Formats: sequence, structure tokens, C-alpha cells
Amino acid sequence: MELRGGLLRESALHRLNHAHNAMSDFRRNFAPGGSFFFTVNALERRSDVLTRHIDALRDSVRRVRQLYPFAINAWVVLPDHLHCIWTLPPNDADFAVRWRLIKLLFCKSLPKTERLSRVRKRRAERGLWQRRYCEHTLQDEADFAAHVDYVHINPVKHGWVKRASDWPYSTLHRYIERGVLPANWTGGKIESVIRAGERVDEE
Ligand code: NI
Repeated sequence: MELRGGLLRESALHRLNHAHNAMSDFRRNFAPGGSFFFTVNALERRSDVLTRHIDALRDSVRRVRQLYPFAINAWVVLPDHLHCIWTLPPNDADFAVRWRLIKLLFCKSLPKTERLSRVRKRRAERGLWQRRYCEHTLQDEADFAAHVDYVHINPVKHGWVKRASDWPYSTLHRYIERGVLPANWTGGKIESVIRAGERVDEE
């Protein structure tokens, strides 16, 4: 009994240390001037183009990262928009080229069935993404952590699920697997004051 108790205590301690280390690792991901939060919207509000074609989206991101590397610190894909946090390599802040390519590859991988405005037709543009997106350079570890929470709580904020971990297209699962966050994580304030570039007509 004594031994068993000892082992149990030890493993609990081990888990605690592991969680602590994982959290430190996670905080170390922040790079001053090199970590960014993004909100990117699909053109059609209330479409499900992003989750319906999640494999195409993932593939586009994977291919772009091979050409222009970046670390993914957090990502959530909702049906008609996404939020994510990237850290770019030192002395490289060209997230614009990465987004241009991700959007382009995603469009190329889908058949041209979307409605096109006259302007987009004339310019031979696809009609899947809003042209503009929201970018915020993360200021410090606290800003970084707040935005990571914002990303992970987002499916709850938009009313898709009651628990953040019930949403499949989220890096929250990675955080839980690595012991950074508990499986029943409910953190992150839904009424967050973060100006995240959510659609103005959304809520
Ligand atoms: Ni959102």
C-alpha cells in the first residue's frame, strides 16, 4: 500500500511537472514582433465553405508552410471564418504572401461554383474569401495567451457548441493532448473585449 501510494503521488507530481513544462513551452512560443493573430472571413456569410472543405484548407496551409514556414500557435476553423495565431521566423514578417497563397490554393482546389459579383467576374477573381482580413501583432505573453484563449473559445462564442472541446476544428485538442490545458477546459471569456475582426453584422 505504501509503495502504491508513493507511486501514485509520484505520478501525480510527474503530471503536474509535465503540465507546468508544457505551459512554459507554450509561453515560449511567443516571439516579440513575430507572433500574429488573424481573422479571415469567407465571402459568403453563413456559408460552411471552410468546414465543408476542411481537408482542402489544411492541404493549402501545409503546402504554403513548405514554401514559407511559420509556426501555428492556435487555430480554429468555423464554417464561414477562421481565427489563428502564427509565429513567423526571425526577420520575416511577410504574413501577407502566406495568406495570399493559402487563399489562392484553397480556391484552386474547389470547383468554380460560387456566386460571383460583376467586379470579381471582371477581375477573374474567385468569390470564396473576403479580400481584407484582420491582423494584430501580439504585444507580449499576456496578449498572446489572451488571444490563444479567444481562438479556442470561439466556437462557444458563436454558439456552435456548449464546450469548446466539442468543436473538432481547433488546436484546443492539441493543447489538451499535450497537457497544456485540461480536457474540460472552459477558460477564455466569451464576452472578451478583444477586437478580433469578427463580422460586424454577426452578433
Ligand atoms: Ni469568430
